[in-house]
This record gives sequence, C-alpha cells and structure tokens, in this order.
Amino acid sequence: MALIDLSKREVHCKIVYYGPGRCGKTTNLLYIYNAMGDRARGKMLTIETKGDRTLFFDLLPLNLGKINGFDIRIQLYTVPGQAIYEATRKLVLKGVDGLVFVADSLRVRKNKNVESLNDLEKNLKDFNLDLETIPLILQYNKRDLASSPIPTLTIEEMEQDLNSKLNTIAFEAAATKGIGVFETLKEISKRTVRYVAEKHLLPQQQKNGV
Ligand SMILES: Nc1nc2c(ncn2[C@@H]2O[C@H](COP(=O)(O)OP(=O)(O)OP(=O)(O)O)[C@@H](O)[C@H]2O)c(=O)[nH]1
Ligand SMILES: [Mg+2]
Repeated sequence: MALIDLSKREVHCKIVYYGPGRCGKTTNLLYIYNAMGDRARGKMLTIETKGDRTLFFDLLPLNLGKINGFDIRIQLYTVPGQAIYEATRKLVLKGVDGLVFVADSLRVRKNKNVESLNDLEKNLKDFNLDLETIPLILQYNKRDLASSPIPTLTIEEMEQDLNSKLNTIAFEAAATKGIGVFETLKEISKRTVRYVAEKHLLPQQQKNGV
C-alpha cells in the first residue's frame, strides 16, 4: 500500500510489472535503470535469477521529483512469470498501487498472455482488488519481431484477447531497444499517483485539516 509521509511530504507508491514468463518485464526495468541518472534511481535489486529467468522479483526504486510539493517515490517490481512461481507472484502483488501488464507478441505465447491476465485477476481478488479499480495499463512487447520471420500476433488480436473487457490504454513496445518503455512508465506513474492521492492523501489531509 502506498505510504504517505506528510511531515516529509513524500509519497511512496508500488507499481508491479506483471505478465507471462519471458515477456520482457525484467528487460523493461533494466532499460529504465540504465537510462536514468543516479539522482533519479536507487539501486536495482534483482533477487535470485537463473539465466534470464526471474525466480523471486526485481525491484527498482525511482524518485520522480515533485508534484504539488510532494516528493514522488516509486518502487517498480517485476513478478516471476513462470507458472510454478504462483505463490511469489501473489506475495509481490501485496500492497500494489498500479500495474503494467506486459504481453508477449510472439504467437506461441497467445494463450500464456491470457492465462497470465486471468491469474492476475484471481490474485488481485485475494487482496480485495480488481482489474477495473486499480490503475492498470497494457504493454504489447516485442513488437520488433513483427517485422521478422518469427510468427507474431497482430495488435488487433492482442486487443481482442486482452483488452476487450479492460478497455485501457495499451503501448506497443520493444523493451530491448527501449521503445515504448518510458511511455509506459510515464502513463502508469501518472495514473498511480493520481489514484494514491485520491485514495489516501486527500482524506488524510482533510482529517488533519491540511
Ligand atoms: N526481440 C525482443 N526480445 C525481447 C524484448 N523484450 C525482452 N526480450 C527478450 O526476452 C527474454 C526474456 O526477457 P525478460 O525481461 O527476462 O523476461 P521476464 O518477463 O522478466 O521473464 P521472467 O522473469 O521469466 O518472468 C530475454 O532474452 C530478452 O532479451 C523485445 O522487446 N524484443
Ligand atoms: Mg524477469
């Protein structure tokens, strides 16, 4: 859950990158980490990795500067996408304030994308959250492969599979090249900060007469 420190005028929010195994969640964080200067980023923490598979989670703290006099601190997390790490995925979701669902454009991952979105919905329910209330945006990753001989999904198919009910904003991305990475981060940060402010900050300020 977001932490708001009125005395230090700091807002801390947690954003989780969710999605099937190998869709590019860690790649998003690595790109952000490498592109950000030391003033804006903290240390990137990668807890247990085997090859390029996340076994626990990644964590990247970011300082997004001030909004309305409040320092905005964001913690980006990734879940391990592989099906067997279900318990860890749920653990990482605890206290989430905003979500990026990263989908894989590879045609062979069509079902995995849908399964992972269903898994997210189920896990959120256990925290009394749902896909409609929490800020959630989509990222269709690996779009660079659409111009390769490898079979990929069209944007229309991905929209149909993943966004017909959600009706949220979706960014096309190629995380290895950084395409769409900051667009995604900017949008989810904006929505999450707004959500946290409306949910926690305004009531707290009213209570304290600030
Ligand atoms: N061509 C291409 N490859 C990508 C892209 N994004 C990620 N990859 C590759 O896909 C593989 C998996 O990427 P990761 O970022 O480790 O995937 P993940 O979602 O963190 O996977 P888990 O930790 O297992 O859940 C790596 O080899 C990446 O280099 C992309 O946009 N285009
Ligand atoms: Mg990973």
